[in-house]
Amino acid sequence: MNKIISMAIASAIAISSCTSAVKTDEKPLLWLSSGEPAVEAEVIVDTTLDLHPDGFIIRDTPEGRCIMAKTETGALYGMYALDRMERTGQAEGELDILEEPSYDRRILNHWDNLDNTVERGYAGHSIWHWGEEVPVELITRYARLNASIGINGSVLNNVNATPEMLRRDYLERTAKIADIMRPYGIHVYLAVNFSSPAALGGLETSDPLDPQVRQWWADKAAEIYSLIPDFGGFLVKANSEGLPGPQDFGRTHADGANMLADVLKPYDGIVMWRAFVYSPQSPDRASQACDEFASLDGQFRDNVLIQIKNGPVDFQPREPFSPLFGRMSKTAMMVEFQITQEYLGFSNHLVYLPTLFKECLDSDTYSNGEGSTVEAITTGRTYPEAYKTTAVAGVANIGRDANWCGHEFAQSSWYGFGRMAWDTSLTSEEIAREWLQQTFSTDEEFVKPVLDMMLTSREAVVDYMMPLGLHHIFAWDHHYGPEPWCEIEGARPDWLPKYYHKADENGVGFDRTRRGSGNVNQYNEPLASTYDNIATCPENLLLWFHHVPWTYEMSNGRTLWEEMCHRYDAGVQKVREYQSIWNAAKPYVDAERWEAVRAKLEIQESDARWWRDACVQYFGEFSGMPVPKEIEQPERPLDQLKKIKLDLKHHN
Ligand code: GCW
Repeated sequence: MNKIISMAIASAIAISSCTSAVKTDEKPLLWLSSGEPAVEAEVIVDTTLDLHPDGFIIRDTPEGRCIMAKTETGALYGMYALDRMERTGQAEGELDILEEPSYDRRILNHWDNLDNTVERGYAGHSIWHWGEEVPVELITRYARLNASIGINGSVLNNVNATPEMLRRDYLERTAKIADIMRPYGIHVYLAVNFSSPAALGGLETSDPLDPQVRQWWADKAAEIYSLIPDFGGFLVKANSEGLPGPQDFGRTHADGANMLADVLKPYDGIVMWRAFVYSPQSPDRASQACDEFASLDGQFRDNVLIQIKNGPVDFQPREPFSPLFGRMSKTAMMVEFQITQEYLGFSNHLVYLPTLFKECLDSDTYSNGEGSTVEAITTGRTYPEAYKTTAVAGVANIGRDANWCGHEFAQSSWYGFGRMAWDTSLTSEEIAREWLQQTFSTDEEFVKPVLDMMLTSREAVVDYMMPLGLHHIFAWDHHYGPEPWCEIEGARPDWLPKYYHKADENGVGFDRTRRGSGNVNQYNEPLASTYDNIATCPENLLLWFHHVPWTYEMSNGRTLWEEMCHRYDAGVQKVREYQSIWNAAKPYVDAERWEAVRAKLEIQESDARWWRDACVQYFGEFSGMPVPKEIEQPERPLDQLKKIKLDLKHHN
C-alpha cells in the first residue's frame, strides 16, 4: 500500500504541475471555477488495477479519501469528478465510487477551416488560430474544460477537408496543439480529403487500390506518427456533397475505408468513415445511408468505425434515429451529434441538447431483439465482437467568442455531450442540474425553474419550427429562419423544403410508408409496421413518415391543421415563459451574463413568432382553413415575411 501511495503522490504532483502554468485571467473557465481540480484526496496511480484506462475509483478509507486510477488520465478524471461532486453537494458521506466511460473515444468534431472560418460556427473564428501564433493558454483552457467532462479527442478540422491539411507545416502545427492537449488526455485526429494523394501528393490518381496511392498514405501516416505518436486517426467524408471518394474510381466505401485503416493499423489509429451520403437522384434522401452501407456490413477492418448522424437526414430539430444503426452487426458504428445549432436558431436560441441526444441513444433498433438501443449497439453491448473500440462524436459549437459558444446556455450542450459520452446512464436532468449548479448557482430557487426551461427547450424549438415530424423547411443555405416556400432555379431538389414537406391541398408530409418511398422497411420490426401505420406512428413523427390529410383527426380530437397551428403557437408561448423565468432569475446571476441571456431570449421570442406566422400562413394556403381563433393570429402578412432575406454565410 505504502509503495502505491508514494507512486501516487508523485503522479499527483506531476498532474498538478502540468495544470498550473496557465493564467486564469483570460477566457472564462465556464463550469470550472478554476482550472485545477482542487480536491482533498490522496491520488494513487496503480498500473496494475483492473480498470478501464480512463476509469477511476473514489473511496473513503480509514486513512482518508483517495482517488485510484490505472493511468494519470484516469486520475485526472477522478479529480475532476470529485471536484464536481464537492461543488454540487454530492461529496458528503462515505464515498465508494467506480466509474468507467461508456465510450472509449469521446470526440469533438471541429468544422474549422484553415482560413479560421468555422463551417456552421456561430461563436467566432477557430480557436486553433491557424496561420497565427499558437494560442497556448486558450488551447490549455479548452483542454481543461474537456478533460473535466471526459472528452478525450478532437478532430481539429472541417470534414469538408482540404488536402492542404496534410501539408508538413500544418502537421507540425497539429503536433504543437497535440502537445498542449496531451497532459489532459486528449488525442488529436484529422479530417482528410480522399483526393489528397493526387491533389497534394501529385499522383495521377487517388484510387484506393492503386499501390502508389496506398504507399502515399502509408508514408503520410508514418510522417504524422513521427510528429504525434498518440495521433488518434482520420475522419473521412467521402462521396458526399461533392467531396471525392472511392466511388470516383469504381471502388466501394469499404475499399476506401480499409485502405486508410491498413496504414493506420500499425500505430493503433482508427478511421471514422462517415455515412452521410445522398444523391439528388434518389426519391428519398432518408433511405440512402442504409442503401449504400447496409450491404457492406462485415467488410470493414476492425479499426474502422462508421460515423452516422443521429437521424437519417441532417440534424433536424426532430428526426427518428437513423435506421442504419439497426442494420449492421459486424461493423462498428458511432453516432455523430451536432452540438452547434445549425438547424436550431444558431447561437441565438436557448436549446439544451442532451434531451435530443438521449432520445436517439435510447431508441430501440430491435436489431437483436428488444433492448438493442442505439446506445447498446454503439457502446458495443449488443455485438461485442464487432467493437474493438467504441466512440461517439459531437460537432463542436466552440469558437473565439468571449463565452466560447455564443450563447451562455450553449455551453450546457457541450458540457452535456461530454458527460453523456462518459456515462450514458446519466439523465438529461442530472446533467443540466450539475451544469447549472457549477455555472450559476446552487440555490434551488434558481435551479428549479431554470432547469425546467432547459429540459423543455428542445421541444419548444420543435414546436415553433417544425412540429409533428415536419423537417428541413429552413431558409436556403444558411438555415436560419423559415422558408417552406423556397424555390431556387437549378437547385438540387433535395436541398429544397418542398422535397420534404410536400404540402398540397390534400395534406402535408413525406410518405415514407410501404405505399410511398418504403423507407419504413429499413427499420426492424415491430418498428417498421408501427411507423407504417398512421394510427400507430408516434404523432411527433407523423409528417416524417406520412402524407396526412389536413382534416385527419389527432389523438386529442383536433384536426391535423388545428394541431399544427396549436403547436406553432405553443412554441411561441413557451419562449415567453422562458423570458419570465429568466427575469425572475436575475438575483442569482451576474449582470453581464444575465443581460446576455435576456437579450438572446428576446431574439428567440421574435424568431419563434416569425416561424409561427410564416408557417401557419404558408401551410394555410394549402389547407384552405383559417388559423384557429383561440390562438394568437399572425401579425405580419405572408408576403412581407417572404421578403426577408438574410445575408448570412454558412461560415461565420
Ligand atoms: O448539414 C450539412 C451541413 C454542411 C455539412 C454537412 C456534413 C460539413 O449543412 O455544412 O458540412 O452537413 O455534415 O458534412
